[in-house]
Amino acid sequence: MLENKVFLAFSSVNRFCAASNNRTGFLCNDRVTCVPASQVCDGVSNCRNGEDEQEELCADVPHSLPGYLVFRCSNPTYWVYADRRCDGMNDCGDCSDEMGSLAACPTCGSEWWSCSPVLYQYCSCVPRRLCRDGVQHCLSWSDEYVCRP
Ligand SMILES: [Ca+2]
Ligand SMILES: [Ca+2]
Repeated sequence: MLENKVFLAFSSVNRFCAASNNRTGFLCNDRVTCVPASQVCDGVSNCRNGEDEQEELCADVPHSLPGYLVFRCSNPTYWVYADRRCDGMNDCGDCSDEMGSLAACPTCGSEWWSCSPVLYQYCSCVPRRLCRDGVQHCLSWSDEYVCRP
């Protein structure tokens, strides 16, 4: 009886999980597979039985998605999947998924270099693999003269 209740609670709401790289994810019915948020309702079944593509979930994205899968940009007409927050890339277009109080990201990870980027696709960190590649990626040029890849 108790197990039944636990299962019901699980199937309706509690599918939050951490996918690889600690990304926000959606837990499949097998309770093991954790699908990254951005693969929910992407038209591809990532859960064995396609729970990540079910009608109730995907009928009216993002409104039909559970809140933890959605990140609202500072411009409320835009949203991104929660695993796009703090992934280093400017998905909101105004960097609100990477910088500021809404995103509340940690500082650049070890694979990133902290600077003001010249490219719109980054916000406050650029990938270290771009350091010393002969191309300016930071306003200060620190990626070419200070950073070690
Ligand atoms: Ca999917
Ligand atoms: Ca992002």
